[in-house]
Amino acid sequence: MTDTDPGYLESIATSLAREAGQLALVRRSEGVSIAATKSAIADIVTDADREVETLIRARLREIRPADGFLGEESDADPGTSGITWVVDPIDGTVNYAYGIPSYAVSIAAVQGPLNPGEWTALAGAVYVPPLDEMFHAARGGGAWLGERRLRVETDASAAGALLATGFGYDPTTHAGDLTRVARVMPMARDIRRMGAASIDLCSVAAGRLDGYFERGLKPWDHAAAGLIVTESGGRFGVFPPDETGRVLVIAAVPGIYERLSGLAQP
Ligand code: LIP
Repeated sequence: MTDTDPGYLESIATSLAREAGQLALVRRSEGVSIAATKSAIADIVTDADREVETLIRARLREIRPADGFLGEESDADPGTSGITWVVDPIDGTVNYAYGIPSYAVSIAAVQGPLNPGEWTALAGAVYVPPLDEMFHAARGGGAWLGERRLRVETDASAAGALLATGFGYDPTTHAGDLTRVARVMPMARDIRRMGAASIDLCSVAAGRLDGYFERGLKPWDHAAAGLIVTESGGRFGVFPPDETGRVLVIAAVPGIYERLSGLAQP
């Protein structure tokens, strides 16, 4: 096994995600404080986001000193090995801050340029601490929820697709997001907005959703979970930025991916 073997990188991602998730759980039980707002007043970072990212970054520096790092809460480092760790320390920060038990630590190892359209995801882990659920995948090795292999159904139910979406923090973009929701509703049996993109994507892989779409995700929201979707047999795409600079991410079971993509795009 080489040090770029996807299975080896997957084992690092899962072990770090579990350790980081335990820290997030402990901090949540102690009470959460908002450290700052970011792109908009609704876009928050907690002290725990920063502490958890610092922990993951420090561990990676010890065991993978030549690798790059791209995280939500700290400066990027391109590294020298060609492998970059793409990290969201707490995806679903607003859920975390409100005490809604739906948030995740997301860690991916990618190879190539620091651009989701150009890199190859080699391994990923999405850990949901309140449920102790570990979604993980290695390129070519399948997608897993713990020890259970994930394989998506090829089509949605005849009753229509159970879909999920999300809304960015910038209020000026909400009208456009709602227009998309109205366009996809005819193919949906119902729609969910659960608040953590990585979990939504893993839910497609796990058969808990038939499809998911959202504008404005950042690379750390989908780097690990996108691989988990494709390794489960689902389809995943990152569509080019719109006029506001926001990419559109779509994941779905194969039978509805094209239709959902057609309706969710401008
Ligand atoms: C958030 C997502 C959420 C999405 C937001 C944001 P954060 O990530 O997971 O579902 O709608 O745009 O990206 O900020 O909690 O890591």
